[in-house]
Amino acid sequence: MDQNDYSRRKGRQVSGKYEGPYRNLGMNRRVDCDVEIMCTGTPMNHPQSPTPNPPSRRPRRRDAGFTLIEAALTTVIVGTGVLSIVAAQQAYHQKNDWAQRTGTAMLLANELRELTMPLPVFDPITGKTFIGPEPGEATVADYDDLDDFAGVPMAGIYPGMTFDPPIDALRRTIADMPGWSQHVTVDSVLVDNIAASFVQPLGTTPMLRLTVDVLYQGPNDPNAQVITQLTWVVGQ
Ligand SMILES: [Ca+2]
Repeated sequence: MDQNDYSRRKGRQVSGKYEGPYRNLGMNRRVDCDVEIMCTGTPMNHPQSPTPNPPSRRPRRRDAGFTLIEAALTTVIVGTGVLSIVAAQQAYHQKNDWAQRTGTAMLLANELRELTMPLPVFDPITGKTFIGPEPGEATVADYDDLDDFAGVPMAGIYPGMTFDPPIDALRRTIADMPGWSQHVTVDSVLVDNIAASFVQPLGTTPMLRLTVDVLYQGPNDPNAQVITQLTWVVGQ
């Protein structure tokens, strides 16, 4: 038996392909396979096999699943996205909370400004001779001029008035506003320099400058903070 006869009987592998013995059986068919074991015996035992396997030139597919690198990258990408969303949500709540506080503070400041609009600068009876609430004017409900809001002087200094809880333009206490307060200060200013930081003794000029500070102290805040400030001047 020469080499050709042996190859015809056993089949041979040529350039990585398997060539079966069909050529010698008169079937004029050729079988190519990747590995010999897939073809050994099949052509001989099943010569009527209609369609031999076509040559496979595509790369083999990997097994299904994720590698460790893919899982780590997915975790990093998803984690970064979640953190970004959480940070954006927190920033939105902070901005919204601050905007709400500012609007509330401005509303409270304007309530006091509206309250003082119809009042004269000085008391209609005592005039400039008595600054601050006159005897008998114990509460804000009794105030009848602007200098009453300068408060009762202590050591020659008029401290102003604090309303805690805050009040509205009708001098009523506003309920359900814990942490909020209004503070009013009254200064005498020169007519030609109403924005000066230095002030004149109260009652020495015909013009008063009123400043309202609206403060808020949250449950966890150590001190009250000024949320907004409103200033206006009124001439005699
Ligand atoms: Ca008065």
